[in-house]
Amino acid sequence: INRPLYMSRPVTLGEFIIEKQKDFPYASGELSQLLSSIRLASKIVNREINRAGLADILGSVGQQNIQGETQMKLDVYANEVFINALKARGLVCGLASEENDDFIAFDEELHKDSKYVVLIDPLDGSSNIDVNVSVGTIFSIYRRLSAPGTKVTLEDFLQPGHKQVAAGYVVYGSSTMLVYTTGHGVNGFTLDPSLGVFLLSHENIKMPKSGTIYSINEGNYVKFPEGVKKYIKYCQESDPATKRPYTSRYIGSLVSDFHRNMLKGGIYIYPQGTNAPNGKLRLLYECNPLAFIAEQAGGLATDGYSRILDIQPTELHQRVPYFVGSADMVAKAMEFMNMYK
Ligand code: AHM
Ligand code: MG
Repeated sequence: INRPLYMSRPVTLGEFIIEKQKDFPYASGELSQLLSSIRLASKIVNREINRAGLADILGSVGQQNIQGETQMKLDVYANEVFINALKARGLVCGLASEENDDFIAFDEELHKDSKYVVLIDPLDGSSNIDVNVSVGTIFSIYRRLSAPGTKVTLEDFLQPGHKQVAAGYVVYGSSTMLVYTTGHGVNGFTLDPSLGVFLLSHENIKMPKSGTIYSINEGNYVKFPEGVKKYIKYCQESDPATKRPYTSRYIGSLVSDFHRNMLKGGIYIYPQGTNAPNGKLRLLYECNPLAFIAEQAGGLATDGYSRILDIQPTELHQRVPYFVGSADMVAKAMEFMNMYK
């Protein structure tokens, strides 16, 4: 961002979004407003996550709190917050969430001219919350295919990832960060909790071309395809020239594992196994948005053989084997996959 002199103070996400609207010369500002809605929802979710550790003493999930309201599970809560925030302003005509079986069509008068659909994983890695480990929100935005004024259809959501208009994630970590792309690079913002604003902290993020971290749930080792087993061995072998052995790091919270690898250089793999022929991660809510960000940061994302963003989805909750991270490392893993087909 080109900061005028008077702006030698930190740049807020709000200011940044407005400034970047110039990247879309004919844009009406709707995408900017949409991103602002996501920003607001993530602050609300953040507030609730920060209180999660107090649930046991102040009333836990399913119990009634002092006001007589029943506490909601955080992933259900996050889902409602994002749906309501996106529905409220008439900027989105439909939404699909990892938490809901089917997509939601916003078909009231307010939404009839809106041209975007959103796909979201409102709280990924939520099993980590009870033990105070970071979780995340992942979002993905597409232009609708169906005619404005009509009800959204399944096809509006089943678009290949390269059609994404914007994608991002929020990591509720030691700090809360929002990272997003609109196809013009990747930028990261850190929440200042005292001000309640996201400040630009990571401008134009570039993923190191190579790295020394590999992230995979090795508990599933015996079920991995041969190529993945051989690649893991490769990571563990000693070779000073390529800085091996690599370091193994696996939080089990996709956004955090991805975020660390993007900043430090690394590869994240959730491969297919005999019990899970397509792995665990969902193409539309998890893999595509992070693949878009990875590519924008100079990294790669594949299913072991081909580009994630080129897959034509056939169903909303489709799963896909996932290899994402530093370009050289993903390319190397693909070499092994092709060698041991
Ligand atoms: P979820 O959407 O049910 O939270 O599952 C996704 C999570 C990811 O955050 C994480 O990378 C992965 O599941 C961990 O799976 P596993 O415990 O099998 O390693
Ligand atoms: Mg998830």
